[in-house]
Amino acid sequence: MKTVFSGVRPSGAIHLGNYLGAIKNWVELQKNYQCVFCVVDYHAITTPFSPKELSQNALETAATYLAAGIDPKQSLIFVQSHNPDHTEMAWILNTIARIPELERMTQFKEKSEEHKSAINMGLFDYPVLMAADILLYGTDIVPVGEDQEQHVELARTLARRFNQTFGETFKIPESMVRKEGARIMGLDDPNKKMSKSAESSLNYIVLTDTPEVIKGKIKKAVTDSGSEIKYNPENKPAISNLLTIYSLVTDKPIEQLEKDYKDHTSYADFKKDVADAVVEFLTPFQKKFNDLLEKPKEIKKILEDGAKEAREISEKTLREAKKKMGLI
Ligand code: ATP
Ligand code: LTN
Repeated sequence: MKTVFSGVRPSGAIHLGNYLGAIKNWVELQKNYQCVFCVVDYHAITTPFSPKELSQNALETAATYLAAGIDPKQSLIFVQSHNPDHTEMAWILNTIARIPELERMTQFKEKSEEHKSAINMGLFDYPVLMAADILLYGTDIVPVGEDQEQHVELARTLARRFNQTFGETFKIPESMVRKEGARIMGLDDPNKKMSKSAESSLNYIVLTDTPEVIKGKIKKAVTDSGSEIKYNPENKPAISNLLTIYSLVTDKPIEQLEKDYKDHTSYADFKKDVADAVVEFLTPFQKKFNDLLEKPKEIKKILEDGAKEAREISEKTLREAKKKMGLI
């Protein structure tokens, strides 16, 4: 069975973009693949954070995986910092990663711009740690949003370079970006991706937002000129984004929705329906999520067991890489 690896940073409330762009696909994948889903906390500490929030966010990220339908009996769920093989492998990969390669990374440039006074080595090295995450598990497929493709490409480059230099060791992973939902845009600015670090909370729908908040945010969402409900990301980025969201939460194709709204002349009705659909989609998720968070011990046990199992796989790859390099 092929292996899938992915992760989300516990760096703030998880939003609908994360869910529809990443986690929703994971639930489908676990049926046909051996899946490893990681709470990547070492990645979260590369941008400013509060320790208290970090631990709560890590727990909530794990609860999100579980509430979304990731089954710990089928898939591995664990916290990155619980398996030291990740940082050890990252050090090894650091010695073959080239500085100009990392300087080219869009996320590094963006985050450096965002946090000018905190451009740390961890932020620079982020993609190498991510490569270690992926390569340790012999990963075939890495499901991510479009923004992470460049990082997966680097993981491929490092794997090939290592194999060429020291002998066949790593499997070459591939990214998997589902076209629809790969990039959910901000509700307040449809030209930028929905992001938990956005300035205004009107940018995103947090998975735990109440129905009232969700309805309010979608009502206030930016719209385009005209009044047609048509999918056209170039000319109608805002309505296209709402159509994408609507389609993903209802599993109805966009063309079908366009037909359903052919005769509509107001965005208001359409937005109300999108909001209702999002609420309906999130309600069962929220119930499971809240139930889980009432039993943090159970979540921690799942994570502990997951880390143990994860290490059984990763230590073999790490040992092999060290041996190939002549580390005794
Ligand atoms: P930030 O915006 O603060 O950088 P983030 O919201 O992008 O954070 P991450 O933890 O970096 O969150 O991403 C988790 C996963 O969600 C990744 O696979 C990423 O590609 C995906 N993702 C993030 N934002 C979106 C989005 N707007 N649309 C679709 N997928 C997204
Ligand atoms: N950088 C990713 C999170 C991440 C990841 C990974 C995703 C860290 N390690 C390995 C896939 C595979 C992000 O979504 N921001």
